[in-house]
Amino acid sequence: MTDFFTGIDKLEYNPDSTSLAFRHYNPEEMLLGKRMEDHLRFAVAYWHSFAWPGGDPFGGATFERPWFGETMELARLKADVAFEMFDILGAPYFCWHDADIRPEGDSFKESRRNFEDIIDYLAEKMEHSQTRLLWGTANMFSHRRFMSGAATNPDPEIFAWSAATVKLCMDATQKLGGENYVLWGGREGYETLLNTDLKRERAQAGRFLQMVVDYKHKIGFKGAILVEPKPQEPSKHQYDFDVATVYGFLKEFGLESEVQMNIEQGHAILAGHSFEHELALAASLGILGSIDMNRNDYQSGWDTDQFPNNVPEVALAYYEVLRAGGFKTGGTNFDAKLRRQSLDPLDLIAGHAGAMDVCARGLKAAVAMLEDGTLENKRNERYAGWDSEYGKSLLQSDLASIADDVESSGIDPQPRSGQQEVLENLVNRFV
Ligand code: XUL
Ligand code: CO
Repeated sequence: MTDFFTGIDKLEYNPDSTSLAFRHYNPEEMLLGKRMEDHLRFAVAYWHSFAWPGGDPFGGATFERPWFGETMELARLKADVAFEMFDILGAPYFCWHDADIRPEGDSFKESRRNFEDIIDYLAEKMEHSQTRLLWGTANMFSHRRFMSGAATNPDPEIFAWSAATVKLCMDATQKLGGENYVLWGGREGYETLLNTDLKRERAQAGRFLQMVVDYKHKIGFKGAILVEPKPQEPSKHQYDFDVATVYGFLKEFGLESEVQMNIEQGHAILAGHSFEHELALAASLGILGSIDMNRNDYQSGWDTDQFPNNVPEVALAYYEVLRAGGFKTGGTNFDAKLRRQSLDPLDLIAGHAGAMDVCARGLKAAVAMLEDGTLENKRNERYAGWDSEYGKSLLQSDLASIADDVESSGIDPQPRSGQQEVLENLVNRFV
């Protein structure tokens, strides 16, 4: 045991509690025939909670964690504290980048050794923990070698380094029983077209993703390969802008049945979408895999990665997840960090506990809306014409025949209310 969380006990479900406890997240509660924990599948993100030092563009580190530093001993201390936090929260999953968990070495080989040793250490810790790996990923955006991209880099040696890095991270994910492997294209984009061959860079990224999929099959990894869209930051123009853009990319490289999406709330907002739009679109394309749950500031226009705190928004997100049949290999990863003034160990626990409660409330509201059925019925009624013989036959017809029919049948279509306010009032009954 470390002394980092001294004085903080394992959180319990207690709806009447006025102190630190879950007032809504009850893992055992049954909803739609499934335990709440199995619906939500919460994961803690190693990078924000244990690796981020609290800097912003105007100031450096504000957190002074006892495990900060690039040694193996400190990496193991970090893992000890991480698993203590997973226990306090009862977190079913966690997620990592290679760079979050191991110190960088002086060569690829040394970094690999460090990484593999830490993976062994995590495997030991997982033997005595309820917490499993939701996904692993590679950090190919922080180190200066990646400043012009990873797979899309103008330098083929960086492509090679990146391929070797992803292979290593996929091996480790499989070793730890990870349920997904994520690729977020950190610096896969560009700052200025003046120095960028956009066609070549996208082709490199497509080939890279094909190699990832081939390797998944080669090693028999059973999890899902997920791409995480984001429109800007760090690059001004990111190739993985949003769900629609990534789907076009997957089609272009023949990967649409191999790769799914990890959709993040804040990234959806940055792309000018709502979270539920991105989820509904991915679901309709059959590529909704997992979610990075957080909250983006609506004023700053930047990726603020706050803990979710808006039940009505979260409810609409889980409504789309449930309509799509719920998570399979995916889950709810808190890609969320403390504000840089939140220095205390208690803040880390409170941030996650509150977020888990907000998600539980959102999920319960979404389940209630589905069980009530009015929202779905109203949507179905709106499109009922398309289920009629007339509606179905139209889609089998052609422009000229339809034109003839419009005149001979003398149809006289009348506008009908979209009832947005009625529907918003309906949703407000549940949230
Ligand atoms: C960055 C982001 C990443 C990915 C994993 O905005 O969301 O942390 O989730 O690389
Ligand atoms: Co993310």
